[in-house]
Amino acid sequence: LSPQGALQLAIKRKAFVTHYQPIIELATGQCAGAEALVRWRQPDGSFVPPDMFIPLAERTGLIEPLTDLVIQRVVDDLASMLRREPSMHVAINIAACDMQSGRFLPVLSRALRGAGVAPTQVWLEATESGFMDVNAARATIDQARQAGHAIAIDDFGTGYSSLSLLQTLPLDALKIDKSFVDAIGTQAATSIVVPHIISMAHGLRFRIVAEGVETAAQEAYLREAGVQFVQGWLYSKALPLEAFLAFYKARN
Ligand code: G
Ligand code: G
Ligand code: MN
Ligand code: NA
Repeated sequence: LSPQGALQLAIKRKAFVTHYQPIIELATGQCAGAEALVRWRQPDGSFVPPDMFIPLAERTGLIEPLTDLVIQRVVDDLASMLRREPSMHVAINIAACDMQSGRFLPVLSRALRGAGVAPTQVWLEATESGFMDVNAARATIDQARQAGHAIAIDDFGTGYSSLSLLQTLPLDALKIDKSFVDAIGTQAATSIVVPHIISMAHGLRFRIVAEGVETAAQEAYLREAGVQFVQGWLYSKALPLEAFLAFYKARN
């Protein structure tokens, strides 16, 4: 079986789960919600991480059925989370091609209606490449925001987006890529850029989420700079549903 054939079969068998990485609000220390991260479940119970198969899915057109599976899985999980934690939010990663086409939006709204989950509890995130065709992205963003979703630009600083793109699109949040967080407190050239990204995001009234936070020193810097949300191994890795709910309960 080719890698593509194996992935196709896995999609047919729905052999995917989503784990949840907590997103922490710095002002309160509380958990605001989570980012859903898909894993391919193997017959031996182990999990293949998304960077091992998302690029293949994107190259082969399998990303569309995979996005649909992730949406259904997250919405089902979120429905069960909301029964216990009524203000829970989950962010779903949307691949560039899906962001450009907006094809996933009716799938998402149907899943939400079916599960009785409010669209406001689902955030969307897409990398800069998802916003490259500005007109296509704007149509998707407008529809998604009208439906009640907040939209974040993911891995910010690693792609090719122009600053005018940020000004032009009605985004809600910016996620600072881990490579910039890693540079905090070091002599790396990227560390010079970090305060500028933060002040620009503040100026545009975006919420900011810093990713890949691993040290208390990084957290202190981000807090001082006015970053509201953090995500990273300092708080938690991505967790299976029940473990995430236990984490949430302990923090809130
Ligand atoms: O969990 P991990 O750190 O290995 O995730 C690696 C990357 O895979 C992340 O940068 C994320 O953007 C991407 N990813 C994770 N889950 C999904 C998903 O459900 N859909 C898409 N398109 N990308 C995902
Ligand atoms: O969508 P995105 O590419 O941002 O997905 C988050 C990725 O970053 C996942 O692959 C996750 O496993 C990884 N990650 C999240 N927090 C940390 C962290 O604190 N340290 C490291 N090394 N990786 C992290
Ligand atoms: Mn992401
Ligand atoms: Na990211």
